[in-house]
Amino acid sequence: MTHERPTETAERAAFYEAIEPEGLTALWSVLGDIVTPEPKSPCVPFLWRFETVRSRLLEASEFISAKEAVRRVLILENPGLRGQSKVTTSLFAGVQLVMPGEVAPSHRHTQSALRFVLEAEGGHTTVGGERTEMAVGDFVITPNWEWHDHGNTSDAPIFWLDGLDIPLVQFLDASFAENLGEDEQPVGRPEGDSLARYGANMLPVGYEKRTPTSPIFNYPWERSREALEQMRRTEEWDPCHGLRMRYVNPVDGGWAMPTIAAFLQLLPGGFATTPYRSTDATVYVPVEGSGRSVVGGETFEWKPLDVFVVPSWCAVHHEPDEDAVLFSYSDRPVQEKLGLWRERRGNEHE
Ligand code: 1HN
Repeated sequence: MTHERPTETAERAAFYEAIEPEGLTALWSVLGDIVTPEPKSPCVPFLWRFETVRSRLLEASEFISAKEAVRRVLILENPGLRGQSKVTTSLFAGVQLVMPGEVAPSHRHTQSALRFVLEAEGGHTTVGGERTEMAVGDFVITPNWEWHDHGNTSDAPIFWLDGLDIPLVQFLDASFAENLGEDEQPVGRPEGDSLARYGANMLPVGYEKRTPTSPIFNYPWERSREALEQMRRTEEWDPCHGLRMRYVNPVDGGWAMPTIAAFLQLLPGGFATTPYRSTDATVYVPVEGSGRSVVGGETFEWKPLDVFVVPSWCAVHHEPDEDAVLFSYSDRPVQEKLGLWRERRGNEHE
């Protein structure tokens, strides 16, 4: 079903103009734009080089502190969505830098955040009273409305990718935010507490689920990477995804976050994936290896820590030159909850 706009006549044009100040619009004049036979997104495929983002952040660190900026982040803004602070229509992406000795002061907001650590020799975040050191490849969650502050007591800068559901929360007009008024929140539990309680394939007896977000807030790199390495021995390669794992909430097996899905996948060198499309626009971060991905017919050559975005319903396939590991995130949990998520494998109906 496609909707063609009825031909414009002088009578119709006059009618549209007459009803405009009355707060009215004729559905038949816009139907084709609002109900499309398949997704038509203003979001476009794009790749950001880590080298460029990294050096721009270091440049910014010479004129603004993490404290003054609140968060020293460069927004990865989709070229099709300029001025909107969006990487896709529903999600935010940015790269954050905390220099040695700096703190990013404690605040909380109704937006949920994920961090994927890109470069670090130290650095920490405290979330809801528990502190965690951040190492390269760690997947760290800040659930909505939890106090969070970051610091870096190492000698080297720390860079991570911030993925937030800012556009979703904005769309729903549900943004609330507060500053704690202190740089750092009090730490109430020992480091590693939540991983011990919830990350050992066990749960404390009597544990009751209170939030839709995973109680684990740091999924350490070694464990995730090791899972892929073990799995590869059975060579159950998916034609579209290689070996793709999703980060889960251990309490219910669902997504680790209510609004954002996160994945880690292994693609063996020389394995060209089959084209794939899905309605959840996806942000990818190659972590190991190099290669290229063809996104909507456009080729993006990537190296570790570059970031690229695949819009909704845009076909993507990957061509790793060597073994490659990709981290990715999307709004899939939201689409699934609403019964909207779809995928298509291969080139059917092209
Ligand atoms: C935020 O609070 C953080 O806490 C990072 O590190 C990025 C982007 C927009 C709004 C809030 C953080 C953010 C953010």
